[in-house]
Amino acid sequence: MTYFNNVTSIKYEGQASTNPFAFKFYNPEEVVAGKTMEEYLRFGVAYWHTMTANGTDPFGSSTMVRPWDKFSGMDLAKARVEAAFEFFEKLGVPYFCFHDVDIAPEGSTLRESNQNLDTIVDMIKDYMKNSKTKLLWNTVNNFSHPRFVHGAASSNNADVFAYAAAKVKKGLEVGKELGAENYVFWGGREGYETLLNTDMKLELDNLGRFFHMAVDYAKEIDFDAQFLIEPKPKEPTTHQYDFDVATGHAFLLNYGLADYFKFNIEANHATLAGHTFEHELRYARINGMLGSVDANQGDPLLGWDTDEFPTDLYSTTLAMYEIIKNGGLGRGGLNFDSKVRRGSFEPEDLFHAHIAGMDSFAVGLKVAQKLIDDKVLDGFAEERYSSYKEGIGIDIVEGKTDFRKLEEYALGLTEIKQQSGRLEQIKATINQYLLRAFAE
Ligand code: XLS
Ligand code: CA
Ligand code: CA
Repeated sequence: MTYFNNVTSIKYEGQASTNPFAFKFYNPEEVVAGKTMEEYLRFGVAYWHTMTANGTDPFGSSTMVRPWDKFSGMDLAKARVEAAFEFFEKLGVPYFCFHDVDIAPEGSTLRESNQNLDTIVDMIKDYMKNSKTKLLWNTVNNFSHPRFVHGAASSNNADVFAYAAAKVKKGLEVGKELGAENYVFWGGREGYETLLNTDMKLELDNLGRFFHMAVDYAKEIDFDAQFLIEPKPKEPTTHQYDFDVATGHAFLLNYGLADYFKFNIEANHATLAGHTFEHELRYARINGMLGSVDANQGDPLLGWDTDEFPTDLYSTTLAMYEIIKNGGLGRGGLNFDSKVRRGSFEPEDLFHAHIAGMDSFAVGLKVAQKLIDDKVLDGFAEERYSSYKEGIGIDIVEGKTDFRKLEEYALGLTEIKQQSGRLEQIKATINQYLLRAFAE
């Protein structure tokens, strides 16, 4: 059975195209910096937003028109797999991602949930044989069910810790079965609402123990996916333990886990944390911890996780700048953890949304590569930090000085010369690059 009958394969037609079902900038075969766009960008579809979500929000019921919704239970799960692979193929996307509960309904017992998963995983495995689309990452949903009301690995309830562990154990087995390149841990409800009833030390220690057990089990079953922590500062809990990359990194270092994890950085989570997307990418990159990206954007007027499809070219450019400087994302990719707006309820909107996101990152890739080739930002930065290339600056960076010597040097200074940061000039130059990139 097919579900997207109004849409054929999405092809690159170039920026002059007026066909809404065509890429204007994403040309999978075009080579940028030695790799094709497809290899560089490694786009993924998020199963939960695209195949499973129905458009409910706290004030209204579902709006999404999904031809597979005429089914229910396991039949619905199977229809979604059919629809998903049709969608992946028509979009030409190389990856997808899911939570356990996105692909198969929970049963009334853990055993039954696992059986449901096995059935759908077998079906997905079969579809993957004839598809170019691979699994970028999987994860488990340890936050929606009422049992996780007080968290999962950081719950006050040891039975919940055990249940969460059993679900991750199964998630790792599923990841191995489907050849996942990464495995994601987003905190979910791993955090707290108030210290008045919380033992923060025990919760953090338990989280540390939980991750060690996950690392050990993956080794035991020979599942060599890259483990990724996905930071988010708030929502659902007030204080999430993996607030941002810096907090997550400190946690990993503290618990001896830093060698086993990298970060999956989501744009909307970065902005919720009061950072820019590129800040989070940079922090991870300079610490060798940039693993993968959840590509979306927030609404600057709203203070929550709106998960919009990325269309802000300025942001995709600065993000791609970090990703190129990282030498690409390795086993990671750009997963559209993005949802169509509640008012964009037709099945075709799923194509328009992904086309918008893929084109936006293709523009970002090309502009960022040009900025790097022309040493635009590097040039400004080199000039700005040039004082560390000579005299006392070299002594500082080479560790050849100390407070006594620095005091002696400072006492001898008659004047400290400063230079402009040139911010407006830099921004104007980036605008020029954005407009020029596709003018030729
Ligand atoms: C929620 C998160 C979640 C993770 C995977 O805000 O973005 O969807 O990506 O559990
Ligand atoms: Ca995410
Ligand atoms: Ca999100």
